[in-house]
Amino acid sequence: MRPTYFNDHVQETLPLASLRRLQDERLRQTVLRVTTGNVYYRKLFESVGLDASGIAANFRGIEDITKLPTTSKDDFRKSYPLGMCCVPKMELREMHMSSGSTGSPIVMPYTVNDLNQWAMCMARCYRMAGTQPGDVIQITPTFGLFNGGFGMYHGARAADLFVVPTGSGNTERQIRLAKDFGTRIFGGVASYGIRLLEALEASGSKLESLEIGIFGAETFTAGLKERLTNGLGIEVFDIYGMTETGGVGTLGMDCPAHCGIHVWEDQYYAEVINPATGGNVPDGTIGELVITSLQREALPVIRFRTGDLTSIVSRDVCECGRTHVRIAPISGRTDDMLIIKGVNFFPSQVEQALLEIPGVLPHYQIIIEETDGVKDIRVNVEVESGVTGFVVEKHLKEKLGFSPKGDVFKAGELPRQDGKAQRVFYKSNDKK
Ligand code: DLL
Repeated sequence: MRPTYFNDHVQETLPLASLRRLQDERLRQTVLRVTTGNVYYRKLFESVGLDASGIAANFRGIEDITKLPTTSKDDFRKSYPLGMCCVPKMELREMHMSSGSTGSPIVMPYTVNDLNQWAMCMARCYRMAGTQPGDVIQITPTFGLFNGGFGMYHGARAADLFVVPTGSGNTERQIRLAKDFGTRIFGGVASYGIRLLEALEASGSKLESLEIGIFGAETFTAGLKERLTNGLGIEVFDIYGMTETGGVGTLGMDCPAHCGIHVWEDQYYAEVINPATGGNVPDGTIGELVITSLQREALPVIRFRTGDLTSIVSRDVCECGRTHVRIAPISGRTDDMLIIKGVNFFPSQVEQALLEIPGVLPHYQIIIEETDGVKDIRVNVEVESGVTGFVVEKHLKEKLGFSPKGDVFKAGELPRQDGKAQRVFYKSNDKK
């Protein structure tokens, strides 16, 4: 493997001891920033018994990190719109927002340096995937409040790519543009990759120039990745990030060795905790990812409980030369777990099981039906002709330990969403 790095490859391959020293220093600065620059944070520190004005003086760095309070989406919601912002509004240059299903939206403001930091993280991802200056990238997430479109754009500028900023939708036009401009890279949400693949299959055409897919934003099982890789005949990368850490790519991506997502550790410190107790879990054990940003200015996060489930895959130097920690692909969210008839499982397990069945297509719905307080599950899925409901049910029973009801549909019959795919639906059968 001949790895390609963005400008500052030194940072990506820092010896572990130097990386730790850098993290210590940056964490101390971040603690100072939030405790001196923001009332919400100051109160939060005080609420767990920390003297906000004194903490920075004695704070040693990473070894003291578990003394800090955790934060969550709730803190963003309570402080909407800019209550956690640590710089004067005059210094802000952009914001992004995620809506979520309940309460106030979550806002991330950016200073100029934050935008540059975001662009650098994204540019590192692009280079890690093997892109070169001048390569054509088609950016398919929405350009707007969602961070996907703009994040991919800022990074593409830093990495000197030629941007075709299509945004989402109109797959026929996407294909036409990709052919006309010789697109080498597609960036988007994982389910958009599937949409592209289906449109190409339906029209019987191929994108000769396409070599790299950078997909993320939703749980992305090995089965789905394999379908995209084989179907599109490209190398697929799993890109990670969220509004609260500054957007797409801030938390890294897998490298060409494809053995875990490299979290940009000079920018973010990652912990994995037991979501029930809050204590750190040993490497290799699945838990909730907790992130502390080390370089953000406007709104650094301190021990942010992401809700995403993963594990530390390795802290060793990777085949690609990078020293930054690797985490497993996100397997679900703490708030996604379903408990049906006493069995706990995540929607991603249903996806993985479904995609193991030959002829099953990557479009499905998990419908949780509740009757008089009792929950039941129905799994509807699109299949090629010849695959029966019986086959699907038998396989799910084998893999999940219970057999959901459900129907099989022909290709294209289940509804599609623009942006992230909705997989789980709730239905009450109670008569009012
Ligand atoms: O989804 C950022 C993004 C855009 C990532 C485009 C990749 C591509 P949010 O809308 O704030 O930001 O949603 C963040 O999406 O906490 C995860 O639950 C999920 N997520 C993001 N990337 C991945 C991934 C963007 N690679 C939330 N695998 C996160 C699984 C992901 N889940």
